[in-house]
This record gives sequence, C-alpha cells and structure tokens, in this order.
Amino acid sequence: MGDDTQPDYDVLIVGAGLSGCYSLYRMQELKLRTKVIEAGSGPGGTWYWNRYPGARFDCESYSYGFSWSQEVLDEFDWTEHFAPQPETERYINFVCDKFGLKEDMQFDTRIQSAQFLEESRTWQLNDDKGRTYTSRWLITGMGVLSNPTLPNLPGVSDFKGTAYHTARWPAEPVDFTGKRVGIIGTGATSIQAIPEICKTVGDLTVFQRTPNWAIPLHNKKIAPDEMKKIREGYPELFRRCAETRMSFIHEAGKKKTTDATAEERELFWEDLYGQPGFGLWVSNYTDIGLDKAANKLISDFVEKKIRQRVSDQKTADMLIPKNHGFGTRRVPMETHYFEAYNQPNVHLVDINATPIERITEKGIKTSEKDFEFDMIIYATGFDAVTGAFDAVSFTGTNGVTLKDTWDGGPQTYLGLTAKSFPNMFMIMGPHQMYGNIPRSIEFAVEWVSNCIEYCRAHDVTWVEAKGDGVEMWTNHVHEVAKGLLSNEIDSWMTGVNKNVAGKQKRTIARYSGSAQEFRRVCNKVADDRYNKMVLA
Ligand code: NA7
Repeated sequence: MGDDTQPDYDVLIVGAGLSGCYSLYRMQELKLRTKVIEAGSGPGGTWYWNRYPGARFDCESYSYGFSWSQEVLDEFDWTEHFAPQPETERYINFVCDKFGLKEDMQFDTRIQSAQFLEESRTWQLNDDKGRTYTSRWLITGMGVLSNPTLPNLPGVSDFKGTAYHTARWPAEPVDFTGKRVGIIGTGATSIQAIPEICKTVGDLTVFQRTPNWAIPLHNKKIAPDEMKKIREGYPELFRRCAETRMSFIHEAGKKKTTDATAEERELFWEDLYGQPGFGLWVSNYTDIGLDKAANKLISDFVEKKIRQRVSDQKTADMLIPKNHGFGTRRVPMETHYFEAYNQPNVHLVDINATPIERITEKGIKTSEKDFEFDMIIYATGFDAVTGAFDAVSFTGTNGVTLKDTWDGGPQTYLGLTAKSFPNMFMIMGPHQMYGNIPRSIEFAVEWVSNCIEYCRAHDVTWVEAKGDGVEMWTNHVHEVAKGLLSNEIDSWMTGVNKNVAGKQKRTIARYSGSAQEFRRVCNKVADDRYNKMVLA
C-alpha cells in the first residue's frame, strides 16, 4: 500500500434498504467499522419512500422477509399475505432495532460523489452537506427503483395545486375527499393506488400512455393460527424459493401451450387467475415468454377477463394492451383495479389519442381539453437499475467515470463488481438476478461479505474485476436474454425511460437466466478464489 493512513471506516454502505441493512449486519459480524449513509430519515429504502395509498408487496410477505435470522422469523407476525407498506416499514425497523443497526446508520444524508483514491486504496464519498467520508470497502445498496422521474412535460413546476410523485409520498395521510385528482401513469404503482384513491376521491382522471396486463392479487388477512403454520413451514418455504427460477414460491411451469388442448389451457388459466400472487406469470406454460403465438393465447385469456370486469367496452378497449403481450413487462398485481373504471367519477384518458401538451397552473392540458385539478399524482416510475448510479458521480481508477463506462449499457462482472472500480461491490446492481428481490439480496450480500472476509484474511486491499471477466459476464447476460419476448419491449426492465436523456434505447439491464445458474456461477468464482478478479 502506498499510504498507510487509516480511512474513517472499513466499510461504507450507501442505502439503508434491505440491501444496506443486511450488509451492515454482516459487516458487524466481521467486526468491521461500518457506516450506512441513507438519504431518507429512516431505514427501509423502497419501503420508506413508497408510502402512496395501496402500496404493498406483490409477492407473499413470508417469502419476502429475511431468512437469515431465526429470531426474526420466530418473532415477527405478518398480518396479510401481501403486506401493506406500513407493515413492511415496521418490519424493517423491527430488524434494525433488534440488531442495533441504526447506531451505525446516518440518515438524511445523500451521497453526491464517490471517488477511488488509488494511493491509499480507499473510497472517498462526499455528501450533500459538504462532508467527506473514507473507507477501504464500498458497498452500494441503492435500489433498483429508487430514482423517481417526473414526466418530461412542459409546465410541471407551474401547477398551483398539490402534486406528489408516488415515490415521494408524504408521511401524513392525504385526504382525497371531494378532490379533483389527476394521475399520470398506469404502471404497477398506479394500479395499486387507483383502487384506494377512488374509494374517497371526488373525481379521478387517469392519464394512460401504455395499458398493462394486470391480474388479481387475491390478498387476504393472516389469522394468528395461520401465521403459526406459516412459521412452521419456513424451512420448506425457503428451500422452495431456492429451487425456483425467480426465487418466488411459485414454481415455473413445465409444459408448453402446445402440450395442452384449448380446454385444458382454459381450465389451467382459470385456476391460476383465481390463485393469489404471481402464479399466472411465473407458473404458466414455458413458451408464453418466448413464442408470440403462445403469448397471444394467454393475452387473449387475460383480455377476456378485463372485458368481463369493465362495464363500458370502449373503456375496456383502452385498458387492453395492444403493443405488448402478457408477461413481457413486469405484471402489475391488482385489487379491484378494473372495477374502478366502472365508477362514474373515474375517467380514463388515452394520451396517445389526445396527448398531454403541458401541465398548467390549474391542471393538465391535452390536445382536446383543459383539465382542472386540486391534485396531480405522478405515478411515472423511475430511472431504473442504473439510475441510482447515475445520480452519484462515481470515479474509479485513472479518472474513469461509471457513467461513461456504462454509456452503451452496463458492463459488470457478476453484477456485483465493475472494472476500474476496485473495492466497490454492488448489491442489486445491473446484471444481477432480481426476481424475489430479498432472496437475491441475501445471496449477493453473503457473496460480498465472504469476499471481504477473504481479502482481509489474505491481506488483500485491492479487489477489482478484470476486463475479460466483465466481457465474459456481460456476454453471458446478453446470451441468456436472447429469445425472451420481454427484451423486445420498452420498459424499466430493458432500461428504457423516455423521461431521461440517454435512456431511450433498450439495453440488457438485468440478469434473465435462472437464480440457480446465477448463484452457481458466482459461487464458482468464489470457490476458485475470485477468478477473473485482481486481488492485490
Ligand atoms: P413504471 O412501471 O415504470 O410505470 C410508470 C408509468 O408512468 C407508465 O405507465 C408510464 O407509461 C407512465 N409515464 C412515464 N412517463 C410518462 C409521461 N411523460 N407521460 C405519460 N405517462 C408517463 O413505474 P411504477 O412506479 O408503476 O412501477 C415500478 C415498479 O415498482 C414495478 O414494476 C414494480 O416492480 C414495483 P409507459 O409505460 O412508459 O408508456
């Protein structure tokens, strides 16, 4: 080492979401001096920021919680099969309080830049208040969907009423009674929020650019004796998650649409449509995500369901996706979403037919009409995956910036590391396995903490992906994505955000092979003592 000055910390972690919490727990176990820096005023990440009405899990609560602490599994009771945001925020606080994690967390602090200092082999981070922090190791846990984007429409700041982005929702309850509300966007967030808002709203107008293939969540309360059974079944549940392709409890389908008759398919789909959770998406016929003809069959089935649930068939027409098939974008889960449009005070505007021209002082002006609102809700999504990285200025060796390195799409080794960015590890970075996110977080955190432990045991103070490793992994990520219909569609999963300059073209943002394969490759790299990485 060129410089033996001690950094402030052994490890700095950016973000106190699930990734940051578990990373901190592991670093504390290794007895490393660690600090988590978090922009919010409390832990939770996604579950701290997304407080909009109706925000809840789309995947079973008990399959989403951490699996690494028997005490937490024993002590925390989930009250709904798909927990609402306040319960999840409470859960994360429960975990943090139990293990004293908050003592090493600094809230209300946003990191603006991070620079690798080659001489001292340390990271230097700068925050929004002009403070500087240094550490040997840097772990990013900044989230996949954490950088919200407003629409690129003129006049957004002109509106004189109340305006919220769903991911920057206030902590205090928002009263919709008697209010005229406009909401822009019809992604998974809006599809959760609309049915809640329309329970009390005076008048709601939904501005839709792309309809989505939403399916019923079928949420239910968990009775105490049911929670007891769930608790007894945790070992089996996590074993199952470890064996499924996307780490959900729903197993992948095994047959193709052509292996079944039309009647058999109909019965199978009716059954899945009636079951809670992601089954219709995850456990469906294997060819629906690969073959356009197969995909058309299931899309027709879901179309029929939408038509049955929406009274006005012109509105139903507008709610049926025309340019993408079922499951080729993230499938939103809903509770009475389609029925919301049967209310006389809920209106749907197709902004492809009548584009929004601008936001005005009083509301939203389309090519057809001037709408007046008391409140505008932006459910317009996120600069996903690489967006959180773009928001921080990362500089690695030789002045290389992460933004420039990833300009044509992310380049990573295992989604966990990047060339020219030594000693930096990404939890839920691009090219990582997502699926049931906490299952992927646990794996990534354990891989990273094992690597740091190994480095410390072997006096290694510089660990960095090699170029051939990055090339190999990036090619592999592209290879496993081939043939998937989802990669032919614009969505956050393909890195497209029309509100952000430079994010108009599709990239392969995530790993779309199986979770087992992802883990196998990463484990092999660790077993081979971090092959295709520089350790010095
Ligand atoms: P999404 O799924 O990215 O949805 C954002 C929505 O906002 C989507 O309907 C967009 O239409 C719409 N949008 C974005 N910008 C505009 C503009 N400028 N004008 C009109 N409409 C716009 O984000 P969510 O928050 O709903 O969900 C994110 C994830 O969170 C979700 O997948 C789950 O994993 C949890 P578009 O489709 O781009 O035409």
